[in-house]
Amino acid sequence: MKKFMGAAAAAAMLVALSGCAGSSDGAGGGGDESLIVGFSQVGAESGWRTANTISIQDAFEEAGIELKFSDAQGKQENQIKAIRSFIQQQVDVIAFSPVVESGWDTVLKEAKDAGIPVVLTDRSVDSTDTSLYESFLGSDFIVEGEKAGEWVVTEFADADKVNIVELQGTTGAAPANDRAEGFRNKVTDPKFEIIATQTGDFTRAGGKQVMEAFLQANPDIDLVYAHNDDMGLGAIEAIEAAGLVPGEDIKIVTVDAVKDGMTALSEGKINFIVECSPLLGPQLVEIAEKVAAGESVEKRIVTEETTFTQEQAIEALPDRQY
Ligand code: GYE
Repeated sequence: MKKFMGAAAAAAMLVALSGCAGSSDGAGGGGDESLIVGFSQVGAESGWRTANTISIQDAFEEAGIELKFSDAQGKQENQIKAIRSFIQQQVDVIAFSPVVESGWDTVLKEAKDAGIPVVLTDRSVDSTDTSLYESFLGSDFIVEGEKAGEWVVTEFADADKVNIVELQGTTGAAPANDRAEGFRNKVTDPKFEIIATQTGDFTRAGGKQVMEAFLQANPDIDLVYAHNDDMGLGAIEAIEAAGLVPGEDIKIVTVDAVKDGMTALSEGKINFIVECSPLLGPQLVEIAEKVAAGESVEKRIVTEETTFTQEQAIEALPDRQY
């Protein structure tokens, strides 16, 4: 029995080895086992981010690719340091989710000069030289803002005047810039007024704090547009503390559709959520493998997403992965 297993294992190993050699197309490329990918994450500011980190770590582990994971704690300077350290360590691919859009040209040039391909995930950069990165995988944040705006236009079709407050994401971040822009593309009727807008930094505590100030300064708020679920959840706490009913006295629309947000939506505390999927890991692995092998990849890969009403949230919640 032992002998048989030994032979079988040896045969399996041979198959694995020859399969490995056979699949290593391209100049000098080995199997995935030899690949090393450096990834610089934004931080851990939201439920979305936590789900995104897990998706990426799990996907690379499953693929047997070494992932050097670095948490920037919300600071661009930490990301720049991490990218420089990945360059020094001569990783095969660098991937990162840029905290803010601007200020990346220098470090991206350093990676390019070192011959290391860069993949952007989740958030984009505003570099005009798009040869500085191979691909950008993530959502279309303008479309997300537009979906939120479209819902508002329908929901308040019969209203004469709608006072809106906006909880913005991290200042200078692509999803904050684009979700603000997309929303404004749709709420063009003068009856819609954005009476206050401020960043809550994509966090629950930030959303709560800013909403408290909004409530104190404005007695007549009809709608909160929060750039993510976490800030919307913080706003709910502030609204309830002020003796008002979230979802009724003040309507709330958010972006992300993480479990906590979907729960609040199913309870009627949030009224509408635009989905933004954090499950980018498997696609990122595919892109990393291709660029490491010198294969061409799509410059822009847009994540597929939907929207949720209360009824849809109740239906979707039991199977929600994040
Ligand atoms: O919506 C928010 C997170 O970049 C799409 O960042 C991401 C955003 C997400 O903190 O919750």
